[in-house]
Amino acid sequence: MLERIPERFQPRNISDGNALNSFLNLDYCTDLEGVDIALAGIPFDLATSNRPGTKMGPKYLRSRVYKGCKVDEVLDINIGDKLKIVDTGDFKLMGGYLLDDFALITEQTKKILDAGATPVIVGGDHSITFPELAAYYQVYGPMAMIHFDSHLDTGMYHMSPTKEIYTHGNPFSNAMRKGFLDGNHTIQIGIRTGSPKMNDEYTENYGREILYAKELHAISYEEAAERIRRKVGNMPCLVTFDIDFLDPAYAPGTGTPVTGGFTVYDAMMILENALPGLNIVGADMVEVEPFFDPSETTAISANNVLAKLVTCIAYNKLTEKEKEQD
Ligand SMILES: [Mn+2]
Repeated sequence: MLERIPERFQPRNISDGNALNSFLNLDYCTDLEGVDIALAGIPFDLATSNRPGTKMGPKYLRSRVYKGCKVDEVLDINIGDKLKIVDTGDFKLMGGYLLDDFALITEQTKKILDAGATPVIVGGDHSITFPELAAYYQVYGPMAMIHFDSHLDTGMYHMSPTKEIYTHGNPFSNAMRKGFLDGNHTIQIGIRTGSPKMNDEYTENYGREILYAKELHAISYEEAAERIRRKVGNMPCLVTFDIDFLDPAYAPGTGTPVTGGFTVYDAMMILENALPGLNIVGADMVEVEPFFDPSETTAISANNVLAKLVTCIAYNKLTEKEKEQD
């Protein structure tokens, strides 16, 4: 038997992680009482058009956490125990029944909202944002949205004469058509598929603003943030972040990657310049696909962006709480 090191050295968790694999190493908690921010997974990729596998995204991101969300040097906050931020586990789904699963997603998103917590959801393919928006609509009416993506996700598949079609390529045309989204307060940023002319011709506008990648690459973070803030105003707003907003160099693990994208730093700087002070009532991070991510690059990128999203929402909540105390 080897001799133990002196007693003043206490054993600690040297894996720098949570043995139970929760989002951002947060406490796992299914009771929503008193929760400020509730992270949840939606393991769903039934509406994928290209490479499947994003249903494994939540499990994957939980198992690859190298950074928490409670301390942020740039925003200069240490959340500590001032807010209750938890992982509430995965949504329960049927599997194999797309519209039934959508109904279940709406129901479970609504449950988080009804408990007074802010949902931060991890997908899953991007179709899940449509049933999430259905839940927000019940609470807030038509929503504002900040949409990070390389794709518009406003395909007009619903123009099929016989059926409504739901894929991860058209959640936002469906949401605007149903009135869940207010296009006049919706901005899509980082888009680099289809030309502006083609997009004008083939997608409905509903008043939304598109900040294409070409322009976003050319302007400053402050200017991008200003464009976002002007469009959103003080409306209740969802932030939806498709990981393919990032360049495939930073996020190869995704179903439909597009070159010419952005760095993780770009994403984090835009978020922390734009989000403080806005009325962000929910967020999601979608399209992480583990099987094309052998070096874990996408996991590191996604978890850092996720942490920044949570921290920005927490920052706004802390300010609210501080205001209430005054
Ligand atoms: Mn996309």
